Amino acid sequence: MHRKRPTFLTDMGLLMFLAVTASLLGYCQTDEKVSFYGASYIHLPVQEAKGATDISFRFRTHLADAMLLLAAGKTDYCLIKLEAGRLKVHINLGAGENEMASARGLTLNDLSWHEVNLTRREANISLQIDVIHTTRSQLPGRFFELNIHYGVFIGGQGDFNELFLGHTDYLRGCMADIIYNGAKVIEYARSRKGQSEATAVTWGCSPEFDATKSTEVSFVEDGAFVAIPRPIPRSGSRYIPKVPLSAVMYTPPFIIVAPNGTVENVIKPSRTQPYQPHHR
Ligand SMILES: [Ca+2]
Repeated sequence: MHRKRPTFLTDMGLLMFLAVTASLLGYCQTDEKVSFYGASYIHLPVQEAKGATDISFRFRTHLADAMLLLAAGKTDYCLIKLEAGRLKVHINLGAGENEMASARGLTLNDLSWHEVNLTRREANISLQIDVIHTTRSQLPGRFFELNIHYGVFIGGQGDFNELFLGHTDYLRGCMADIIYNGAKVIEYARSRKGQSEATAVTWGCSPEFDATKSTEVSFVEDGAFVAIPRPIPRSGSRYIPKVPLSAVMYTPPFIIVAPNGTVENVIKPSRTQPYQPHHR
């Protein structure tokens, strides 16, 4: 005879299933990552005037100078960027710019993940890096609203161009868990919520940022190229870049650029035949 199981057991099972699902979903949501490639950005069209600012995110890059986040208004702004490997915050509530920086000697462009927490309550602002390094400052003025009209930009300034920004390089690297005043920026941008836009980014942190010397390279579209920075000459010998050409998958034409930037060779091989480098 079939014995009916007590209802509370099935309820318990259901509750446990829901709890596990919720925690898995929670894990996914707090692990949102996005990759930037040097011409990528996210824009969130925020308009607000707030006496408090809460910004947090994680990032990893090898660039010493790069824009991370900009909240832009007509006169007010909050710009967070890397300058010579240090994190700098330029903030203006309308009464002039205040600058804050991460501790000297703390190198942040080492491709490791670093966590940034910026908290402002009216004039009191605090910048925390990797949980343990905290810098505090007092902003000038009598009015403490950060007036934002043009929204929040991540990784690059997009079509926003104001003089106060000066020249800021776009980010090449990854960012994660970006929260601007309670808004989960990556989730917003991914779902195009609130007219947010994401340009030339990919979701997740791309493995290309962990490429090693032996990593193979794919040239995935017409006009794809490798730019090799000009090395500092130490001797009279000619520098020949060691690109693993036999391992390259390409879409022709394939262009080899010499260290001095001149086009060395243009090869139009067939798609199926791997390129055999010439012996010099
Ligand atoms: Ca203001």
